[in-house]
Amino acid sequence: MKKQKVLVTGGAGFIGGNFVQYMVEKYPDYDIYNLDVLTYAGDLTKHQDIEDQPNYHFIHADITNNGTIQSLFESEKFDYVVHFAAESHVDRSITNPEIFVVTNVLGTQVLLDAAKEYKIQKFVHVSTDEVYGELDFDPTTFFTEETPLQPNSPYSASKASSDLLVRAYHETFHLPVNITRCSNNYGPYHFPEKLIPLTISRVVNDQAVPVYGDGKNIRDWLHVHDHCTAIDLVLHKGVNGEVYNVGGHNERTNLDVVKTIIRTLGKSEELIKFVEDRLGHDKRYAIDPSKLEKLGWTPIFTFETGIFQTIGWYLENKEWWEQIIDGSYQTYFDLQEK
Ligand code: NAD
Ligand code: TDX
Repeated sequence: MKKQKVLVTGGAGFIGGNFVQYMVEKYPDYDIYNLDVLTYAGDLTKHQDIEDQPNYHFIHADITNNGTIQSLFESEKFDYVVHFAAESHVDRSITNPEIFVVTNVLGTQVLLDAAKEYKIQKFVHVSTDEVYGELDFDPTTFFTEETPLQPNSPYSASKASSDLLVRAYHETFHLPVNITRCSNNYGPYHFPEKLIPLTISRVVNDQAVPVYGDGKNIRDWLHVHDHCTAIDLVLHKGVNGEVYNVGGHNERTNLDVVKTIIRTLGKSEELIKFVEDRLGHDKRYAIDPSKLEKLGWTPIFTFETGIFQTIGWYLENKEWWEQIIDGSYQTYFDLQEK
């Protein structure tokens, strides 16, 4: 029987990287192709344990290059696409929006065209709850799949634009698609520019932790493992054309998150440094995941178990995040090529 071929874009990044490892281990009878251009956020050292597995393959390519993507789809005949590749950091989108439009909008359209041309069986587009904008602090309100799109940052506007293209390819060309919109992920291999890994790395080194504004903004935290099981489910059972929200009811203020990490590491809250607020800083995100739960998804981590596991992972894998902070991870691919 022909092996199923799964193309994962952005598989050298945080969530895509966790998903690639999850799929390589869970489905030895699938071929998993990790396509990544290796921006600053792409790191292949995380895949040292799977890089020799017969069902893992790396493709060094840019999703915005139409010619490359078309010929890859022609030669490899992928069955499924799971699309993570993106510029993902909100702060960077405020200082340099252009690359967000190029990668997140144009890159998605290039992939959709190839998926249409070569008749893939499913295109899962990994999006974000940030496309819905922000909620106020009323704890009874949640983002559902029907919440109107009202993105506030250049990042979330570019993701919302890509979501609309995915929807349009389903409506116009009947491309079999799903869109997933998840809340803030955390867990192993999270790039240390984002709140949780930044805080852990700085607290371990007794450095100040920058908290934007008053620290009262709320995020709904999702362990990356639970996100991987959600995407696996949507890939195999998602109803074509449907959107699924992913989140585990783990709302915390940023200040709570930072204090939890400081307390767990046995350090002083004097490390907290309130700094100027992020421009257009969304107040609160909170997901209603009931549609995905009805499809069969159950997260296994609470915030308490997940943050404890994550802090433990960062303590055990200090060499991983140190080589990210000092930049040496960026030579790993070049050294392999020689
Ligand atoms: P990340 O920044 O860690 O990784 C992105 C990956 O995409 C990197 O490996 C990078 O090299 C690759 N990439 C960027 N431009 C590319 C291009 N032109 N061609 C090929 N590869 C390219 O991102 P992440 O945090 O893992 O997020 C993955 C996806 O999930 C993104 O689409 C993001 O919008 C979405 N998302 C993330 C979160 C979160 O909390 N991190 C939450 C909701 C949604
Ligand atoms: O140093 C910091 N201090 C701080 O207070 C940083 C980096 C962040 N923050 C705040 C801003 C946010 O309220 O912490 C919260 C989390 O910030 P980020 O880690 O930058 O995540 P966020 O902006 O919420 O976006 C993340 O979740 C949704 C991902 O980066 C996005 O890709 C995803 O779509």
